[in-house]
Amino acid sequence: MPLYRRPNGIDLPFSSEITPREVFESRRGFMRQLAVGAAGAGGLLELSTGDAWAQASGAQKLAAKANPAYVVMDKATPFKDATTYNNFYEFGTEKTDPAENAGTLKTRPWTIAIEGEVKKPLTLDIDSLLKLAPLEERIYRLRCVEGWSMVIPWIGYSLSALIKKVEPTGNAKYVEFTTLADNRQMPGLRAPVLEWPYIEGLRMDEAMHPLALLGFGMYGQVLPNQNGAPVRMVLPWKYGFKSAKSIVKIRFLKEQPRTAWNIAAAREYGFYSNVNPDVDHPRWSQATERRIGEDGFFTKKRKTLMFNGYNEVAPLYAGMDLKKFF
Ligand SMILES: Nc1nc2c(c(=O)[nH]1)N[C@H]1C(S)=C(S)[C@@H](COP(=O)(O)O)O[C@H]1N2
Ligand SMILES: [Mo]
Repeated sequence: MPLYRRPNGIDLPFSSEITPREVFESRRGFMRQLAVGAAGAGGLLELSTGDAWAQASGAQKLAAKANPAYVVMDKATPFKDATTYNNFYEFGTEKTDPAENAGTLKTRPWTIAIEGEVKKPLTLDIDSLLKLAPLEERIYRLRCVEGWSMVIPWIGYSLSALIKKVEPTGNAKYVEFTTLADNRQMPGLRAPVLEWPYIEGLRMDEAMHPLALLGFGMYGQVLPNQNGAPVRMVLPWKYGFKSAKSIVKIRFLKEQPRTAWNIAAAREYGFYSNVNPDVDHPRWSQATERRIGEDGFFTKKRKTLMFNGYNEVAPLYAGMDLKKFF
C-alpha cells in the first residue's frame, strides 16, 4: 500500500488507511469467540493459543497465566493477520514488509539497559528480564492512528514491576524507550522516513499504570520478529505507534523526551496520542476504525472509543485539555 506521497517524492509518514488486499480473505475458520465466563481462565489461554496459524508457525511457546482482569470480549484477530499486517518501519513501510524482512532480526543475545533517574540502574539480558515478574496473558485492543485495530492475546507483565525494581528518583518524570537501530539487520533504516533509532515515551504515571504492558509474546508464543521481538511495549489506550518494538534501552528523565513521530510531524503526532475519537488527525477523522481480519470492505466501520475503551486511564488526564495535549 503506497504511503501518501509528498510533491518532493518523500513519503509522508502514515496515511489514513486504504483497503489492503489480503486481510479480507475469509478466515472464518480461525476466528474464535473468546469468552471469559464459561471458559474460565485456563480455557482462555487454550483458545488464544488454539489459533491454527499460530500453532503451525512452530514458534517457541511461552507459558503465561491468563489474567481475566485484562480481557476484552472482542474476537481475537487471527494470528495470520496480526503477523502479516504490521507497522515496523525499520523493516520497510509496506504492511507486508516486516513479515518479509524481519527474519534477519537477531533476538538472542539481547541486552536492555535501564538507566537515567533511577537509584538502581540495570543492564539485563532478555532472558533475565523475562523472568523478572510472572508472565500474564492479556487480551488487548490495539488501535493504529491510521484507522485500523486488532485484538491480540499478549504475554508480558506490567511495566510497573520493572520500574519498581530500579527505584526511580524524585526527578523521574518521564520514561523514554529506545529501540534497536542496526543497519545490518534492518533494511528500512536506509529510508529517511523517521529519525532512527525509533524513540517513544510516557509520563511516569502513565508508565506506572497497570495496563502498560511490557510484552514478550503473543498467542501463546514468543513475539514474532515483525511484532517487536524480543521485547516491546503494549499501551492499549494509545495509538499503536506509542508501543515501541524491539526495545534496547529504557531511560528515566526529568524532561519530556522527544519521540520519533513527533519529530517527523509535530502537528500530527503529539506526545500523548491517546486514542480519541473527538480529536481528528489533521488529515483524517479518528471517529471510526476497521478491525483487521474481521471486517470486510463492505462491513460498517466500528466507532472508535475514547481511550480505545480503556476508561480506567481517564484519571491520568483529569483537568487536561486533550485537544491541546493530543
Ligand atoms: N520500533 C518500532 N516500533 C513500532 C513501530 C515502528 O515502526 N518501529 N510502529 C508502531 C506502530 S505505528 C504500530 S501501529 C504498532 C504495530 O504493532 P503490530 O505490528 O504488532 O500490530 O507498532 C508500533 N511500534
Ligand atoms: Mo500505527
